[in-house]
Amino acid sequence: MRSLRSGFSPASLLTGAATLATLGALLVAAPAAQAADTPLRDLAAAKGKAIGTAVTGSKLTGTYGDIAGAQFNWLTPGNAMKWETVEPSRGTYNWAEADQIVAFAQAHNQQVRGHTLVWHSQNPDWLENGTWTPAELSTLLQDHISTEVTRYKGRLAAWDVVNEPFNEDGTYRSTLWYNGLGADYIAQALTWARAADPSAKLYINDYNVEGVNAKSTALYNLVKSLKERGVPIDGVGLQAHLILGQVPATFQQNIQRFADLGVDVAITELDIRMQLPAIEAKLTQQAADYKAVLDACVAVTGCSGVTVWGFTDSDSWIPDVFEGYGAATPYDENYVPKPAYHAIATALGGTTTPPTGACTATYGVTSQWNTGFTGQVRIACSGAALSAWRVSWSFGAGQRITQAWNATCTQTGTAVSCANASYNGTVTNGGSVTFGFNGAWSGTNPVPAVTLG
Ligand code: G2I
Repeated sequence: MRSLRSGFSPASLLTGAATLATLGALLVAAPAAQAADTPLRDLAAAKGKAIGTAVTGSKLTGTYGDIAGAQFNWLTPGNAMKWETVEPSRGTYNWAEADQIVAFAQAHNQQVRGHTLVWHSQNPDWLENGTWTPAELSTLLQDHISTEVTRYKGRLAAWDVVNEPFNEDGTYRSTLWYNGLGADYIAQALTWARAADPSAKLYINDYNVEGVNAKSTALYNLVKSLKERGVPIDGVGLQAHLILGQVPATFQQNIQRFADLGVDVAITELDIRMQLPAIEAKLTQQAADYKAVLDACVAVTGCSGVTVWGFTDSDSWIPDVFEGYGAATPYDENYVPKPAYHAIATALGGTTTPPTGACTATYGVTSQWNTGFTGQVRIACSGAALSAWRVSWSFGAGQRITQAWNATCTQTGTAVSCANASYNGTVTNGGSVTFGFNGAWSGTNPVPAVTLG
């Protein structure tokens, strides 16, 4: 057995007696909570629903990539397919992140929702600041739609063709497109998208249209009239950027009225923000809110599924835009599933019960290079506490730990065991402790299931 202690304190070296004492203290710990749960995508598939997440291409490695691939059956590029990303200067295209996400989705047997072709935001400066005649604007938009949709033809299941066309009172938003082309830019955009890829479902997507209100009624009337005119429209996206405790009471009724028009309904950008700190009572309310949204979609046949706008609090737009708010997604910033995650699982028919009064250990790869990697394990307690801890796992692909810090780690064959250092055995109720290590790998570097205690 090799000892790979970090060198912080001799007292953290485990002797046989210390091991027994440590194990005694560990009896209060529940096992890692998420290890045996059925992935959300399997639960959703059994119900014929999509469960998706917005993703950032550069993050699709390590734990982020593992969760995105394992838990979700749909992906939406959060920013990668927007006009400013794909054509930052006129005629110069950058498809790198969009291509990467589509390839990741194909490799993980996932569908992709393209997002988004016509919007008032995140357009390149050359487009926003240009002076265009209506004819020029129309040509620019048609070329953009044709180029982007054709590039991914046959590979995307759906497109958010038009994003956020309405004001809160149901009038059309004043945008580059509306001001230059009139309201019919919407019908034209849909028609051009259909011509470029007849197999993709075409959506109009907006926010604050989850309940029955002036804005959602304007969207309803638009979809109804587009269908009557024979304009290609397959679905509506209800973004669902919600506030804690404020799921509209008419959510399901609203989904149903769109479904009754003969279009699909997708919840496309779900997140539920709260004022920080994210104390237990708020996380419990958030779980109830997530469940209410999922329940509403599950209850309506025409609701195709739910996409969360980032699955982890470390990849959410909320803190950047709403000061003092956050914790809006189903996983915390260290990839620990929150009560909201378990609520989604329950709404999708999962039978696992959320852990109560548990300490959990979560393993993540924080960086990786050709022969080495840095890993991290976080031990977090909620409704329980520890005075000492030990985390064990088995490496599945020959990985070896070469150095550890904030823990004493030993490796025998594939079996790794890491115990607290002298100074970090205590994990308070609501607190967490993190230790790290460097390792060697070749071939693959899969994330092992870890056991606490
Ligand atoms: O604003 C939330 C969403 C509302 N519905 C449409 C979505 O497309 C929109 O997504 C967000 C992205 O999640 C953010 O990541 O759209 C924002 C822009 O309106 C995105 O924020 C931008 C930042 O403002 C930029 O500073 C940054 O360079 O993300 C960019 C890329 O990280």
